[in-house]
Amino acid sequence: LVKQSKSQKVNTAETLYNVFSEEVNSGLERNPKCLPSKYFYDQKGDALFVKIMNLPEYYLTRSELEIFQHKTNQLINALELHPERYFELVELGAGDGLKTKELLKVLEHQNYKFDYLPIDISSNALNLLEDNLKQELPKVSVKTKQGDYFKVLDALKESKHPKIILFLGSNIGNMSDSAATKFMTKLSANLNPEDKLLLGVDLIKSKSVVLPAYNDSQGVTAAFNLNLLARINAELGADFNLNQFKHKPEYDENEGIAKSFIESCVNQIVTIKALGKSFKFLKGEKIHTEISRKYNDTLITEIIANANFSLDTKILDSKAYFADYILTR
Ligand code: AVI
Repeated sequence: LVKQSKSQKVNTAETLYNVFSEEVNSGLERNPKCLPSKYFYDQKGDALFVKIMNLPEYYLTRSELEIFQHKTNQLINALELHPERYFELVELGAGDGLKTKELLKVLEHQNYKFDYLPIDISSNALNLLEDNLKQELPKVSVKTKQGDYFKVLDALKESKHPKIILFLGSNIGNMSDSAATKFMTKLSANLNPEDKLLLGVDLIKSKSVVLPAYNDSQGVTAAFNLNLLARINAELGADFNLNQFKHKPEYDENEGIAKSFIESCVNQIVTIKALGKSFKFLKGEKIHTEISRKYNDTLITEIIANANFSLDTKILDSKAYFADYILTR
């Protein structure tokens, strides 16, 4: 049995490696070239993202934190929580739990009966969060769940307790609208009618606010974007010269989508050993690495309706930069 689980682990790592190399290959074969943003998040990428969340230009985290700090009771009312009725508070991609801790503090203080279940693909992130909560909020019952969101939710569906699902930070914005609709449809299918979803999204606003959030003056976002090439170098034996590529973000106010690119500064050829081949880059040629969609009521209403959710409440920060929507199946 031990042997079997060991070989399963190897297979999983091998499968992940194969999927990574296949996705890098197919993205760089395309015209225009692209790479999936999910590969930003290795250990270094995780640390850079924490730095991004603390940048003065990255208003998203502060705006949602303000909602969790100053509109906590409004959130609790909209979620229809009662101190004597037990519920499970499930968070998809909990990260450092900065915003959620504000809610946990109040729930604990007001003697609500609940378990906090942060789900993350990274066991490292979950361990850090668990340790931090033990220190800061020792009375909160934390049950971390490592793995794929839907596998964990599927298992949780068996429990007859009401659930509150948190999907914060405009994480949904890194998906195309059709992928977001599919994701939300699957999420809805994993919930019971009495469960609620708290969905945090960044709102469409002027370029002068959005673009700096993806092009900070300290160059942290540039390092985050270029780390994708460093990762391909380290894991797939490529020879990307990071000094010959630059971070290039764009934002179109009408479309409401921030896009990140990596632009080649010169004509160059990059070899990727794991793929046994080379790729040509022209000076000025761009690799599309990420979309960060911003929303308005029309876009959200459409996704929600197509995904079998209905809208209960919308809560904004004081600048109306960010919205937390409360949805029911
Ligand atoms: C995780 N996600 C919501 C971030 C965003 O704003 O799209 C990732 C990010 N990319 C560049 N900066 C932050």
